Amino acid sequence: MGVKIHAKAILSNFFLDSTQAFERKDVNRAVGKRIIICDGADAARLWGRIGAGEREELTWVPRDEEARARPPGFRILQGGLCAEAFQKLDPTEDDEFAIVTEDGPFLRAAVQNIAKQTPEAPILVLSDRVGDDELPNHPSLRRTGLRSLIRDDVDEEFTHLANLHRVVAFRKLLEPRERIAILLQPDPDPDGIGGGLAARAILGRKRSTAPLVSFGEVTRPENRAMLRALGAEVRKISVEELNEFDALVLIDVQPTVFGTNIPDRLRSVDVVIDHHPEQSGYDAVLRDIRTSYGATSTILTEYLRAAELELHAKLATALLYGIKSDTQLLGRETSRHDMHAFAFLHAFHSPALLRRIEQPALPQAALRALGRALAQSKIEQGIHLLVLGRVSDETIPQVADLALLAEGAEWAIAAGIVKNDLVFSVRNVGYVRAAGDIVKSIVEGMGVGGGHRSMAKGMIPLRAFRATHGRTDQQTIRRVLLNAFVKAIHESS
Ligand SMILES: [Mn+2]
Repeated sequence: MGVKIHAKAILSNFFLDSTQAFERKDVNRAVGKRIIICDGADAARLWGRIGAGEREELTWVPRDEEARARPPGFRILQGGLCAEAFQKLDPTEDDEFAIVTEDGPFLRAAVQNIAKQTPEAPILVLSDRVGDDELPNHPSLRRTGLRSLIRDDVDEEFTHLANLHRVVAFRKLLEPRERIAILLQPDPDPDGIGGGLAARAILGRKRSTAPLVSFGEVTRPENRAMLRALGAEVRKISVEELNEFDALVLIDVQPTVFGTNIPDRLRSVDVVIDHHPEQSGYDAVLRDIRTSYGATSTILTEYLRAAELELHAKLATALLYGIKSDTQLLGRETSRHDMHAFAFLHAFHSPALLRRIEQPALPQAALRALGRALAQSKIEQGIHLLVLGRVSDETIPQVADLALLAEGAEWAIAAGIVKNDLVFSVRNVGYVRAAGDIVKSIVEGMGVGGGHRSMAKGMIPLRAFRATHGRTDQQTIRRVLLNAFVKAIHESS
């Protein structure tokens, strides 16, 4: 067990892949040597302790009193920073240089001599003290601090250590318990589900001894699709049923969410892991609340990393989707922790599984309804409206996504009848008015609705629709919705 991953490699690969920010123009450079120039014995010894990399030639320039010191592995620059000494290094334009110094004049002299021999060779300056304004002019020079590089890595390791410490306490507390309830918020969302599954994996439990439970059902179609795709389950239980369990772990939620009158059983719980603002009025043996985090899944991802647990594609995908959905794809309220966790998970997740969660398969009945709706589809004033008839509610957002693909569509609306309600999903191309505002104005007085900039959902009870418009056949629905959207989008801005 245990896959050790170098986080920085993953991060840089991820960002290279996804941004393609760097054109690799230098791929045709021949591989040269790396010439390291250390100012004094201390710098040389530090480099020696880090260990020489491949193709590295270690050189040093003694300070006055150091003439007799001989850092192992280093060759002395005869005569110091002078042209002859650099000539003897036999540098070519394919070589790279590093200069390790805290001294401005030393740095400038070294850069000058390198540039005289090989004007094109790039130079890495490793200095924590030389200021940016003291850096000599050179087309390919980059500066960073050797000590601060090591410092950053040490600090990062301490962060992993703190997470490991929490994992150890978490396991120790719950190891002797027989049945553990992993309690999510009512109507659990992807962040809670992903975090809950991770908590169970960290405890080494199965569904039978550590089920995900909630006082409410998972109602949103996309969240139900997530559970289906993952083969996961959230059991709806009552507060009384909590007595079946001898441990209570709250993920992405705190007891205060269950009302001002917290049920007795929830006044004292075992574990709370959450990123919502910290509340008082309850006790928890272990409490890990990180309000600067965009997702609870990020906290659990850090646990998994610190514990060096083998990360399966399914769990990685659940956590990735949890972070993605809570931060709206690393948009609002995203911390660097979320970015790092996302990049880390990205290396392990299953793109096919993620696609299945985000674009669930269309049932055949939905396809037929879509076919009929498409046969009458036209785009009027940039609005593409598809009226589906009676469908399952998860079909509607998927059809709205599809409808936005039509040429000329700036807005897509898919409407259908689910049980006793007219339900519609709205999408737009993003540079127009906010979908949530439009939907709110349309359902006003009749139903409920809301959403974000580019996606929204509305619901009008059929009875209310009939009371206002007389009928609920597809023609009427189509006419009423189209008029309402044209008016809301084009006339009242
Ligand atoms: Mn959350």
